[in-house]
Amino acid sequence: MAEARPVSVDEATLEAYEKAKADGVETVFDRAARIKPCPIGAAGSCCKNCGMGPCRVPAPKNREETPEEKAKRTGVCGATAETIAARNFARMVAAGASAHSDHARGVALTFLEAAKGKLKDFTVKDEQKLYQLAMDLDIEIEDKETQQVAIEVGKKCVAEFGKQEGEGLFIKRAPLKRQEIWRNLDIVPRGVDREIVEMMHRTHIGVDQDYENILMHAARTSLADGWGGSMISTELQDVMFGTPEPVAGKVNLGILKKDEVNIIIHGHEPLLPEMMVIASQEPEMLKYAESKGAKGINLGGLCCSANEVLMRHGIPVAGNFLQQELAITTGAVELMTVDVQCQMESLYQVSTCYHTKLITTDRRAKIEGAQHIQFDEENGLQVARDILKMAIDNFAKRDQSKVVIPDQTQEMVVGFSHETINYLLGGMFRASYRPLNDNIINGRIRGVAGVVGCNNARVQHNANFLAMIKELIKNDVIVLTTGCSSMAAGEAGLMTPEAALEFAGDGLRSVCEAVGIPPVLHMGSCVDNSRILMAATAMVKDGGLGDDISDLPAAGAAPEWMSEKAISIGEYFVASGVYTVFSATWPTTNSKAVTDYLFEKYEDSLKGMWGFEADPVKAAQMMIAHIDKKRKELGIDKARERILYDMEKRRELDAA
Ligand code: NFS
Repeated sequence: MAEARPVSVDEATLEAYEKAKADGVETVFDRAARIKPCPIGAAGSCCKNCGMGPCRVPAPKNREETPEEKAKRTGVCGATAETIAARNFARMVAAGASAHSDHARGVALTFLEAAKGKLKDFTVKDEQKLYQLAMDLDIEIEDKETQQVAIEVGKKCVAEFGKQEGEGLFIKRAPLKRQEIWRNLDIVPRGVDREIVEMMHRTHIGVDQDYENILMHAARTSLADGWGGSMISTELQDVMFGTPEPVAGKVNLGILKKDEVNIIIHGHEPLLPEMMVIASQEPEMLKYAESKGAKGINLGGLCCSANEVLMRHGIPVAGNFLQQELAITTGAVELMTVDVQCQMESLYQVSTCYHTKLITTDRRAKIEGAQHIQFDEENGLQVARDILKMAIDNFAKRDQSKVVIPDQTQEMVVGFSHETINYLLGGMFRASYRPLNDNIINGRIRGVAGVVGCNNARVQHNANFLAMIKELIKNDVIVLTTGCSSMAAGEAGLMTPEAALEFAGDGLRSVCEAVGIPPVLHMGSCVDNSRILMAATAMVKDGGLGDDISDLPAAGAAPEWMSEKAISIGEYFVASGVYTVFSATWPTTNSKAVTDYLFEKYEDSLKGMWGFEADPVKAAQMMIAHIDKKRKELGIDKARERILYDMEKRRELDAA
């Protein structure tokens, strides 16, 4: 048998994986090797939406089918492969949108209570952003007190979720042309709750049986996420905890410390993590840790909780989705908290092989076996202190002979919120996207790519991210990242200004050098993909690059996606006019009509469309080809040719 490929391209991950195996611990990599995906389900044509099924519709023939053959390809109720694939896809959008938006709801409810002065540990940190937000929400500021403005903002945001009629309030932030496209298609989202319920209704047996109709509502549902739920959570989190600014950080399993109490915060909502950051820096806590023989308290993050506290406080990141079990198998983690989303159920089993305590903190997400400590906003800081104490008390139980921490960590510069990009490029007093637009127009920057999303155990860990991102920056495409993509880029050293020298094309490198930024910009967690929407809109509004997001030389990608949230994100990028390419796997392949609709026909109406390509370098080239097409349509392709010609000329001269 051929030697299996290593499970990751990251050294620290490989080292920790070897240790897990030596310790007899089963991880996601082992399960992925053992469990094969169901081929019919993976292709999107297994319908289990009623009690007559599940109906598995076979793959179509590789030729024109006879009517009899076609007729056989239905479920018991008569649903066609098209309807089934569209339903499954649309339900993924609904589930992903609900995950982001239920997170957002928690944040909005907390924000409102805090604004009313009922939560002593939560305050308004970024007043400027609060006022900006208030204006966007049509709240009259006049001479109101900050607290009053915050209460009104909180109320309006909370009301957005269940809005039955009318347009979501953040829709107005989009370019006018984009709003018009949505209105003409009748897909301007109302409240995200309504769109998701309607999606679940339409995909129930016997309801919407027109795949185009289903997929249009999928677009609307996703917009209620990107320009609704996700945007609300990013905005309110920034107001409460501060808008990210550039800060140095570290990433990879090597951030764990042999002589300190290691606590990992994993999950997505930043409420408890923010409290943990404060508590971990309190002198009494440090003293308590010392009294138990530890040299200090070391907080580290996993998944999007990590991104939140990294972006705002420079808290180090232990890893991305596929590294979560491995953090525990180092034997050095006293305690891990999880709240909601992307936390593997296997964590508990893994934790029992070491001294690690696994603590669930959200009533919506418990794990059998794990201890539950409910996070309570009214007592936020105290809950954090209690958890920290548990971790410190557990330090003595650590078996140092079982501890092996891979010594890789990587430095990175993060914190590129949409506002920061504005300041960095335009300066404090003239904040604007003008310099970015100018550099795109003059061709130094060829285009912009959002590379986001998860790891997927069916793909070599981080491999697709790195291949795709390197191909893009080599070709002068600046890359914006969020979620687990950011950690992949960070672990490979792509988030330092120096990375531009090594990996970027001449044009992009010259811009990165002039501004002092990395060629890959970390914009935050997955709900912060809304920052990318805002950045794209700011580029349109600054002028010179068309009048809609779909005119920009830009593309999106999730080369290692796996979660339903990634499908919702991809769908709202597409519905906002972005060409979005996924790798790893594609969930509608058993229906050519549905796949064609998503990959081609969407472009006619939404001006954005999906793409799929398993090879990440080829996928990057598809994105670059799209960027070049847009440059041509804008009439700025010549500028770039001139620049390239100039460089070639210069080299010729140098050689002479
Ligand atoms: Ni996004 Fe963040 Fe990671 Fe994927 Fe999960 S952590 S919300 S879903 S796995 S990128």
